[in-house]
Amino acid sequence: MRHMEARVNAEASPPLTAVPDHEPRWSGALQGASVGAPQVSLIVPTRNEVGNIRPLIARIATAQRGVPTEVLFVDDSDDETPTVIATMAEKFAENLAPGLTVRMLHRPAGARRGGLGGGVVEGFRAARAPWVCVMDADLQHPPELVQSLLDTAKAQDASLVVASRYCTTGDSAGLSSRSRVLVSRAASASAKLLFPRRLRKITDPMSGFFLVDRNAVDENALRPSGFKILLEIAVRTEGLRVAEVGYAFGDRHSGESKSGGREGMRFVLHVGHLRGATLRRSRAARGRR
Ligand SMILES: Nc1nc2c(ncn2[C@@H]2O[C@H](COP(=O)(O)OP(=O)(O)OP(=O)(O)O)[C@@H](O)[C@H]2O)c(=O)[nH]1
Ligand SMILES: [Mg+2]
Repeated sequence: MRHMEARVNAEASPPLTAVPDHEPRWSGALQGASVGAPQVSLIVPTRNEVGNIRPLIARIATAQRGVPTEVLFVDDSDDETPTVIATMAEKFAENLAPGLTVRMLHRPAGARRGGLGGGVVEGFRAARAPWVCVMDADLQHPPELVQSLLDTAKAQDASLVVASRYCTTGDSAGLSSRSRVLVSRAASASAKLLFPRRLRKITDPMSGFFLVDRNAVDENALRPSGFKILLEIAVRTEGLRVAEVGYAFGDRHSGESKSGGREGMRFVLHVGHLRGATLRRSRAARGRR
């Protein structure tokens, strides 16, 4: 198991520390008084994204300049991704981007509970900022949009802002084939049919790019399984005030897609569990009346 944390600020950057080979865990406290608490925690799930880490961190550093930001990588890789994250964080620790913190939780094979969604929940547990933004590592989600998500949350008093490919200003061109477009559209439509109330204002419930008020989500109530963590949060969380920002879903910068048949099956099971939980909740509410 590899494990690191580094602050992208010279004077307080802790060394990369080896930890005993058991439970994956984040390293300890880190934020120095000079930078202040982060305003936003970016949770980035990674699995074998070795070619994307450098450009991703560089673009985040530029886009978030002046905004105290922590980047929490939750890494389930078998390639050199965690080494590259550690190296990049060390480089940035030479004060290239004051205010940017990079942390990582590397989960070895056998400790990757819940896959992508389980990793994101680990990120929620570690996040220290009032706003949490979840985004992919392959640059299909432009880091430059994070500030718009934050601005929209504040302007519209929203607790959840979804970056949408399907609202009027969105674009799904980065989906790699016509069949991917159809699958994505069909999955969104079925989810909206099954959960009409909770997804009423969300045009892209399959999005992996969103910003949420840290305090609005009880991560202990979540049962994540695989890719669709926004769906999990939106369906299980009561009282979210939703807004959307359209964006152009870009092309994958490097490496290969991890979504495939296995994730498709996982999605079907996940939706089944969510639907069961929704029906039980409705029955219990009727019983109380
Ligand atoms: N921690 C973790 N991250 C994962 C896992 N599977 C995928 N990811 C990451 O989740 C993000 C989304 O995965 P992608 O393979 O890009 O899925 P996608 O965007 O639907 O597919 P493409 O459009 O082909 O890129 C990427 O940052 C992946 O590295 C996993 O099992 N665990
Ligand atoms: Mg992708």
